[in-house]
Amino acid sequence: MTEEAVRQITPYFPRKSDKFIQYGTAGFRTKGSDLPHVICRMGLLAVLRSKLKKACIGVMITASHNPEDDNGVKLVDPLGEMLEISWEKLATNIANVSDDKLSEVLSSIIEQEKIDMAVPATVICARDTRPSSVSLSEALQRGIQALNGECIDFGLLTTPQLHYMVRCKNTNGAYGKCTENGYNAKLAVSFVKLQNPVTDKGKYTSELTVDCANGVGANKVKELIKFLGDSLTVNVCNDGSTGKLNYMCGADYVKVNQCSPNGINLTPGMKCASYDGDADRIVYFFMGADNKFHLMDGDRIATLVAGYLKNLVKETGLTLNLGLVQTAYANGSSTKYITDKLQVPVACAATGVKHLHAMAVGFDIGVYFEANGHGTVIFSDTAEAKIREAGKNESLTEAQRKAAETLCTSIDLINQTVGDAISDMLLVEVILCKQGYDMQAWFECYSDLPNRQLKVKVKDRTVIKTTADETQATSPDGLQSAIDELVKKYNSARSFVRPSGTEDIVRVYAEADTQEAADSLANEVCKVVY
Ligand code: NG1
Ligand code: ZN
Repeated sequence: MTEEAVRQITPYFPRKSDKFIQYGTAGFRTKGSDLPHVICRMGLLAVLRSKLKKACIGVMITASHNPEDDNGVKLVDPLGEMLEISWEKLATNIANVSDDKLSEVLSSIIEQEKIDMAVPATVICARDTRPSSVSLSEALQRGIQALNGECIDFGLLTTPQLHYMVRCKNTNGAYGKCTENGYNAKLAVSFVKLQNPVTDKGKYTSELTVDCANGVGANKVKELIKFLGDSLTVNVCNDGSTGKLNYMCGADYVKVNQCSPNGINLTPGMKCASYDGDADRIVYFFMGADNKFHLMDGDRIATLVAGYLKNLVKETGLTLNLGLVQTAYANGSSTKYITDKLQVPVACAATGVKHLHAMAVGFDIGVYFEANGHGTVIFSDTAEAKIREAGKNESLTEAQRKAAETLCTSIDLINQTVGDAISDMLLVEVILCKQGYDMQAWFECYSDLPNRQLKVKVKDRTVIKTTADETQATSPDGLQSAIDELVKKYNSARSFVRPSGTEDIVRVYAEADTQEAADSLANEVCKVVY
């Protein structure tokens, strides 16, 4: 069977170069032109995974915030989670093996994983708006068909919508309807339900300008707002009709450059947000009373969400352990605020949502966010059951029951499968409204430590190894001590380096008491990385 499948695909999708490619932070990422055989082979692997799990598997074609010529692919497990880490190795093996050995590797996976090839397989796929995504999606479908898998092609979707579809499909509708309208309706109904009862909205305004990175999020949010009535006005910018994907816009650009994107003329009083190219990340920004640009990144969103949920849990009277997971990129001030002021425990995971997600599962309610705006909240099954039960429990006080009902509706608003720019945006709006916050009030919760993130191109980035939380370099020898020496020269300073899992570069991060100091430290650290 594997021989026949390989015969069907290799003439059309041969492995043209022997350049090694690795399943990284979020799947395979490289130039779109280098990917046809990799993506076709991921179709084969998705079929095997589907047979093994006896469930539908998802495949998303996107390179997120990376330039338009890049592309990528990642697999999604049955409950909408990222592919199990042990299978990343299998994916890497399949992507790199020569055409003539492909069948052998497939057979060995079937044998080793004891996959019953008689089990039917279903794969849900979707793509972002990159020009190369269309032909790559065809390559994927050819791979799926070659092993007799059924393919459900959703065409254009945001990454989190694809994750949502996979979960819906495998839970027989319990999570929601497996259609785009199902997704929109689920989010919109919960949003309106949470928003309507709030009478005193304080400084909150229900108008928002969104930079969609010229990506797939633009048309998707336009669809969603049709369901919102007048509860939220969203002005969609950078919708792809003229600009280039992720070019001078989008969440990554805004976060890294700490400035407003092209396409938005930022003036005081405006509330703005940026999605990335596949709409799984969001950051907010505004111009403050000081006429300066202020970024409200993933750390700010995480603190807002953790504070909101902590209060609600307290009001229900339930005992649930709520925690927040960050990465080394989290601003030191946010960690301090969460720990000291909100009194929520914080854990530090390696970069990449799969690591944060895995750690967040350890809490009853796990909030996780990367500083770049990628994050969500997950509720354990028992926590969710307790909350839903409390919402109906007549023996509780009305205030307790109401808090539990609000929590239930918040759960429905949250895309628990993965970070979701659209769902996170609606959640932030709900919280800002409830708190009566405008952007300035949200901003004043705490002051960020000035920071700088830089990229360094090196000959071989894999030489750099770090501890599990990525805050210390363990190799090459002498690198960490050189960084430590530099850090000592500055006040309230911190710096770390790590090889990127999505680009051929090393990332340098520095934080200090002034912007000049953070810039200078980052530049100095760049010089010791080579
Ligand atoms: P790498 O390239 O491994 O740093 C980047 C982001 C991650 C994550 C992935 C996937 C930073 C510092 N890193 O990973 O947070 O979002 O891309 O898109 O922003
Ligand atoms: Zn993304």
